[in-house]
Amino acid sequence: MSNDKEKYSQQLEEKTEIRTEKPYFYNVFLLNDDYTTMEFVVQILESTFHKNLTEATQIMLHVHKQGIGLAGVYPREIAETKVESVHRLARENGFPLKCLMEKEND
Ligand code: TYC
Repeated sequence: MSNDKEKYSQQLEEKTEIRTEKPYFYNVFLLNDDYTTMEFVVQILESTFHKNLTEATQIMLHVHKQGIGLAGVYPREIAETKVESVHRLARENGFPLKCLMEKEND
């Protein structure tokens, strides 16, 4: 997950305007449920979180067994968009898949 963080840290550093918010990073987690298919969760991890098939399958199985798992680490607005995308895609496909974000320890 440090890959995401390195990429977005670089982008944040390159901005020159005066920042009004600290660039906190947020962990975005997927939650297990009994109804969403494993295939759909893997698709979400590939499409929304840019994981390859191997990584996506590993994360999905971790969530399935442990109840929760880290999908990615992003600046706040990007994390919010990821959470919204997951909930929209899940709703559109009739699945109850839930996703949440939590500020990283600073
Ligand atoms: N537990 C689901 C099943 O057995 C699979 C699943 C995995 C659902 C991860 C959600 O975030 C999730 N079909």
